[in-house]
Amino acid sequence: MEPFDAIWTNARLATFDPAVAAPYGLRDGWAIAVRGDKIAAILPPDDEAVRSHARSVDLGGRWVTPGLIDCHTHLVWAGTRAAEWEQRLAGVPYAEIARQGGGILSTVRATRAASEDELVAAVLPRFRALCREGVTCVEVKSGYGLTLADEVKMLRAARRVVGDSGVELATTLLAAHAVPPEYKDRPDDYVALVCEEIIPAVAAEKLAEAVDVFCEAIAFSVPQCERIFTAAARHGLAVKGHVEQLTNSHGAELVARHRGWSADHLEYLDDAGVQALAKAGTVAVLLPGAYYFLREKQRPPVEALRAAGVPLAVATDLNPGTSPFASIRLAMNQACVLYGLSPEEALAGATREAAKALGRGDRLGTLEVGKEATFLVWDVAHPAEVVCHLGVHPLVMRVLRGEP
Ligand code: DI6
Ligand code: FE
Repeated sequence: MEPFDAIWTNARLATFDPAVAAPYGLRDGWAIAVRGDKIAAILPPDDEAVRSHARSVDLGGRWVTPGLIDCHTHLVWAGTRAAEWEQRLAGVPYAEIARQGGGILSTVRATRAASEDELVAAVLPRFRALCREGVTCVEVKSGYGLTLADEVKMLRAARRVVGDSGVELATTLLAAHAVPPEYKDRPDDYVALVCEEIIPAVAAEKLAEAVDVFCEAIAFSVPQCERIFTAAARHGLAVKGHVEQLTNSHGAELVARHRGWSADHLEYLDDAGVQALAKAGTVAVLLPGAYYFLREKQRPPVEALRAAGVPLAVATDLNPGTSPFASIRLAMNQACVLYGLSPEEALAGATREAAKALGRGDRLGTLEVGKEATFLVWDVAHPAEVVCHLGVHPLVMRVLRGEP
């Protein structure tokens, strides 16, 4: 009997294994041996098993990376905000549009009006675009429903969209994305609804694994977010936050205090925030797409985060307002051009570090023995091409949990 179910040989493995010192964790010419849905061995070219195994596939020296992970998306929405983008290009600030009832709330109106079937139909093309690029695990947030029924509708739609595609879904409850119009003058009552009704119901139905908040001057305060995090913990859900995107509200310190999976955006993060994330082991999720579309001038303190050893993930923030593009490759590209990451850091940010940002660091994100056998085969001459050469589709094959 063969020791493995399959061996994928003659590959240039960008393992992103931190124990491999070469750039990209390169194992040049090595093989991935799979048993069941796991990586059973990473073998050098001269290994006996590589030469004699019956079920081996020669990858012809192609580059192989772990599956890409988009760890921050608002994939599910109805309607469009293209006209609002026109306004913003003409000089109206995002926060001003939000105050006038546009922005997030305009998508809330459209999403509430859509049926679950209509949502699924609207979302499928965006999901397929992510898959075509090699996304094998995607996080999807609610946050455009802002009632129990509409948040649940969004989370169910996300499940149906991902369906049996083989892509892994991580769902996040973002009921604290905006104060809904019917609670306009009593935001604390809405926070109470989130804590006492929405979180318990969503947790009971296992519709989300984490709770996110928009901690911002135009959204929810630190004390309000803290109440939400406390309720999340009571119901066994992980926490993370949109923090320091438009102003420094010290949300990152709050996320760190609650041992959050990730603190996301971070343009206005200060040094105390950097240190808090480092100490807590919380991942910094960089979302350069929102920075780009908002024509933001302040960059997150990437050098300080790097120096402090904070893991840096990269994601699309795919949403109809501030980041309307379904391309993890463009997000990685922006992380390099706009934020100064190296292509290696950007790819690590959408694989190894993104896995950590979703609490999946032990199972996904690198090519290491014991991890899931989910990887991508690329027709590129150098891995930086995946990040640099946009508009072409060099992805040759996806292997999901051992299955091509
Ligand atoms: N920050 C963002 O960039 C998105 N949400 C958030 O909290 C924007 C979402 C939107 O404009 O619809
Ligand atoms: Fe977001």
